[in-house]
Amino acid sequence: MERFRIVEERKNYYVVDIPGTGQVKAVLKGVIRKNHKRLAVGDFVTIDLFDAEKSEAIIRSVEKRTNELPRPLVANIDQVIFINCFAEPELEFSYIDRFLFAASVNEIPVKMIFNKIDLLSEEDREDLEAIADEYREIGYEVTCTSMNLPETVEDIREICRDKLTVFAGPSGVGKSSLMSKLFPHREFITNELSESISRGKNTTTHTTLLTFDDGSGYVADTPGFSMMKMPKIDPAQVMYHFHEIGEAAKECRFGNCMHEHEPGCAVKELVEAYEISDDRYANYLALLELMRDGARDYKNKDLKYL
Ligand SMILES: Nc1nc2c(ncn2[C@@H]2O[C@H](COP(=O)(O)OP(=O)(O)OP(=O)(O)O)[C@@H](O)[C@H]2O)c(=O)[nH]1
Ligand SMILES: [Mg+2]
Ligand SMILES: [Zn+2]
Repeated sequence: MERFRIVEERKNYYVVDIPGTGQVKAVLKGVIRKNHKRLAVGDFVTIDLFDAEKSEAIIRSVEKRTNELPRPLVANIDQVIFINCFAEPELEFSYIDRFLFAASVNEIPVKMIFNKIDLLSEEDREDLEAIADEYREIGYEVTCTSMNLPETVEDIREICRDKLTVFAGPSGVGKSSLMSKLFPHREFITNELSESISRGKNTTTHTTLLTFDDGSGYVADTPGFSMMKMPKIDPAQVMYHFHEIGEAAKECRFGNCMHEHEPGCAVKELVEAYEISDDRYANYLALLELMRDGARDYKNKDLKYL
């Protein structure tokens, strides 16, 4: 049986997208309702259409999730587009590296965007390019964009093609603004609007998957302070989620080198030679400490975004 995605959760039913046909209301009944507490947008289901005229259906089965983000709940994510700005709001490397770390542990592929490049002087653009190149060298795909530059919005459109994409990143970087460029017929609450309405109204725990008219991909917006949980892992594994550090570790003198004060450490040598960024290295050490302490408290001030 063909499987379809849930794209929206309503009070008494789910909205299921049938590419090329439209969207139907679908409900859970009987045993399967007992077995599944709450379905999420992104879940794959099979359905029986019982009233084609009213577009109503019953959900017959739910596929096991490959992954999920908890707040807002989205299942079976193909990629997260992680959006930051060079300025307004200012880049925060510790936040970026923590986010990339958490995504790596959760095995969620991340592509990076630096938005609002229209605000930058030529000099700032060059600085940003250098930063983008550093992340590219680590293995991340990085795109520089602006909601005011249609060709860069088109780049994002291409990145989203045929995938379920979640937009994430700090408040104010332009997630909703970029969504509104990608889906011009829909309405989004961007910062200008949310200030005139009541504060916090857009920090919803729900999200909707938007579909492109030609059915080629789904995108979810998320509010700035939502994010994945800070995972707790074995401190000795932290380096493998800082991919360039994990790679360099192969050359360290000691097999169990943690790249702190050990002699013959290839990671420290590369940091001293400016081949591994000292920001990344500092953030590696900070996460190492956090994992040693046991990362229980995601709401810790330092981790406000995570
Ligand atoms: N100059 C410029 N301004 C932008 C760009 N993208 C967004 N903005 C502005 O940045 C502000 C914040 O944009 P939002 O889209 O609300 O940001 P957000 O990431 O959705 O923020 P949260 O919903 O709070 O997480 C708004 O005033 C936008 O007009 C851009 O590319 N260039
Ligand atoms: Mg927003
Ligand atoms: Zn080492």
